[in-house]
Amino acid sequence: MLRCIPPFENAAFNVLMEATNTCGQDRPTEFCKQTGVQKKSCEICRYGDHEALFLTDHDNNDNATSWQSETMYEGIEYPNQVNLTLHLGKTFDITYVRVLFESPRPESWGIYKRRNEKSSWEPYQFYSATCRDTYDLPDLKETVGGDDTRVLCTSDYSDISPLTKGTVAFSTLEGRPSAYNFEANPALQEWVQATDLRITLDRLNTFGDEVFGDDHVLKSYYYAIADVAVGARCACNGHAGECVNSTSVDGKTRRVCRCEHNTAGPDCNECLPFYNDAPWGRATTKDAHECKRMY
Ligand SMILES: [Ca+2]
Repeated sequence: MLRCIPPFENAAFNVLMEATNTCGQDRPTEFCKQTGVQKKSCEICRYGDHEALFLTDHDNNDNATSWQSETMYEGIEYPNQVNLTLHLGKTFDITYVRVLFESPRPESWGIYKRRNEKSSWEPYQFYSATCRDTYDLPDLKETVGGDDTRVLCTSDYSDISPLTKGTVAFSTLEGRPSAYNFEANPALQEWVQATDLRITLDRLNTFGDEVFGDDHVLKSYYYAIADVAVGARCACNGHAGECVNSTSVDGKTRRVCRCEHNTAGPDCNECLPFYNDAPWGRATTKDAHECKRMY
């Protein structure tokens, strides 16, 4: 068999994200719904009402659960960030990151990734009505050939409208012309890989009325997200058709590739011992790059 690939999945599903801020966590706080009319309806957020686990749970369409931050009244606004971090536990090939907002979409936010759990966070994509001012990047939707892994910032999707249920989907290869020749492009193959993802919420969208400092207006500005989905495949370098749960010596359960082609390692990223007669290589549609026994 030549290249094998694990199935496509939502890698975020039921994986608990870490949130640096959640309403109701320390004490109940009031928030007011942005209805677009003068009179706002206000509610109390209590512990457990809008926890981080609601970012990646199973939602039924009529009554989606959501995570929610504290409000601008508590100081949630630039330059104070709110971070949401997802640890996938192993390398995945990321196709998209899709965020369904319950609040209006932010004015500025970003996605970061890590290649492995020890490496530093790298920018992945930014969404901002003020790309240049906030992220020092031009407002761009595409890269040019040869510049395949350039980090982009786009002002699309940064309107305050819709007030709820706005979606943003970051497709890792969209707008990157070399994606048509993905198999021959190691830079892009690395570009889609991540073990951890982080959403950084930087600036709230407002109608500009927060400048008057009215309590109910300040309490109507906050971040809320109903769902984070990560369309991805477990990354096995073409040497496994599935990933399985494995419990390591520290008692932690994590996903590992079920390696074939005499390969080994969590991502089938090396040859089995004594199978070094042919050098390790990523399997392609034309060549399995099987590791061969030394005699
Ligand atoms: Ca949810």
